[in-house]
Amino acid sequence: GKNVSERSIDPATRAMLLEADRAGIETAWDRFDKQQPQCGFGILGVCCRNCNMGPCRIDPFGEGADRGVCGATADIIVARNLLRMIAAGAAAHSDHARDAVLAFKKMAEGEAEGYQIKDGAKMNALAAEYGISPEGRSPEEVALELANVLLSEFGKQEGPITFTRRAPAKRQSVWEKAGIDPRGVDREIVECMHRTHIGVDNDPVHLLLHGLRTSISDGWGGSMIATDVQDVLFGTPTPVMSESNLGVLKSDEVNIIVHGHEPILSEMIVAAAEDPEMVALAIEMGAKGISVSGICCTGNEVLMRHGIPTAGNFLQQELAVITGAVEAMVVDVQCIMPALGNLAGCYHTKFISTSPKADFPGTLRMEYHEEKALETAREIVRAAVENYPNRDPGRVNIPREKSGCMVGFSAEAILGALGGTPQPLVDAIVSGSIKGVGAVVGCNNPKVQHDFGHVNLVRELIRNDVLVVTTGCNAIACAKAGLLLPEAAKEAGPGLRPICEALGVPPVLHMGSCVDISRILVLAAALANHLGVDISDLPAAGAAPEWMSEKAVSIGAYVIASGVYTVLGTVPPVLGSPEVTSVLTKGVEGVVGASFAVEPDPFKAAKLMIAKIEEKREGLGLSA
Ligand code: NFS
Repeated sequence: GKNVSERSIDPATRAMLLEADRAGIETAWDRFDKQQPQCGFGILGVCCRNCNMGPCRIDPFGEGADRGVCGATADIIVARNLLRMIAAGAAAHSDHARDAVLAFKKMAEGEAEGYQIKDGAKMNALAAEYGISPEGRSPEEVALELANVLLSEFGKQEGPITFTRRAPAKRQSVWEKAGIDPRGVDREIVECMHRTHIGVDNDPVHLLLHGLRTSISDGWGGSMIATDVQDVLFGTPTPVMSESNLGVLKSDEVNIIVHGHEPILSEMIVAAAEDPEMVALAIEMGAKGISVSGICCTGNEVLMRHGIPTAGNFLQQELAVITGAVEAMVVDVQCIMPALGNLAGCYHTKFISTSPKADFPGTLRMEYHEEKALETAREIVRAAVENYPNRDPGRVNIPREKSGCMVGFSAEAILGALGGTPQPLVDAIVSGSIKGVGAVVGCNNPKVQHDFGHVNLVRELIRNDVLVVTTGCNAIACAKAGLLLPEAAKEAGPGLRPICEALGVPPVLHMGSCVDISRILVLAAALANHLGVDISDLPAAGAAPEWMSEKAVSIGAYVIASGVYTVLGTVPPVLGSPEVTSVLTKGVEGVVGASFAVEPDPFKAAKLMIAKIEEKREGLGLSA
């Protein structure tokens, strides 16, 4: 067999990898091994396929071609490729946001059964940002007008994007000075594609600046719109207890997994699974009930708002099916492996795809539209329940491991817990009890041991009195490791520990899905505004220890564009260009006050982040 302990630090994952091996089933780790050695040109980013004179590639050893057919150098090719990654990532977040706003609009028009305004106060606060008054109007009328102005952010041709005005004034002028204040979400993404077409933008720095502009339209635009509209529709998260890891799957209940990214769907599945009629049907089928759990960020969405358990992070999606206990894997968009189709075919699992945008081999398509949301959700749940008798008890192998977690820390919940003002947090930072804030986020990647970077980096930070905020697959890794429990305070340093214990909160705060990194931006802006400084002055640092997606590239770009130093744990495909590498790790600091570092070792990454936090403390005149 394979050395499963090298592949993951998570015992549930190791157990299922052994099971996969026994059953002769291939996972992402095996396919990763079969890809070795991965293409050296691709790793360095020096392969260009943007026109049909190519593909061209630059010889990194300086012996062969040093230019593509059009004359593009390694620097140009690498910068163009990176810009396309940012465009794809920003598009994914923002297209998700667009659908959330369209659902919100249909709700306002009374055409989306099952959806409602769950957080009216937040809706009115958003409306006020747009100068819309709720005075003398029904909530639906306000919602409709708000939906229309939010929709217009995507197609705006001239800025600003309204939510970028949430950034401190100093940050906004940094963007204006650099010419990277975004004008409209779709416009910046389209311009990425235009600039990278053969024969358009061929200056690496010029290309990278537009990358930053596009990423800002994601973080302070698309992603932020997604978060806020979803809060209005489904409620702004508040602290709630739950459980995490494959052990949340039930041996005697119908297991439905929601996987992907959009709460628009998963919220309705959760509602339909609670329907007494469906539960009765499950009992009729011989099950004790219906259990919904999540994977990836749609899992985070329902975890944050309802305490629905999370079965695992990105690299565990196949393993969930291999438990043999999943009646339906229901997916929408993003981070869903096409491998699931074949795999589900080896078990009784129904692989149900729902988005009009995302099809996969081997799925049962049950397309999902807001007009009939609840109806479709009920059909999906019914399909899962009716599949229960097909489960082969002899093939069921659910790992025992699961961990409790406290989640639901929206910016509102954090500020609320502090008494409505960032002052107590500021006091703790000034006194040095809390050294600073570390934002640790991002994916899994079989290039590195699963969860090793996530868990060790976070542990090091809290041990050194750095409060950690987390989202995405990092948050799930932390949940599985017990770091999201209030008891994890005992792993925190002598300054952070008593604060967590007094508040009854964990030292690692789960702020949501990846689009919810916008919550971290809002929190950072609140802290900076309270202190009258820029975000780049705050004792804060970011990290993505196991990132892999293009969305993560856009996130990394907007985090540094927002002024926060960011450490990447896997190497981005830029090393083929000395110029791009140097701009990203040094030069960009002079433009936006932050830069990237690459450090695969989480212990060293923690040191880099802490050193940066200490440098910022010094800058603010605070003791080290
Ligand atoms: Ni973020 Fe969520 Fe996970 Fe990475 Fe994918 S689920 S949006 S991209 S893999 S953290």
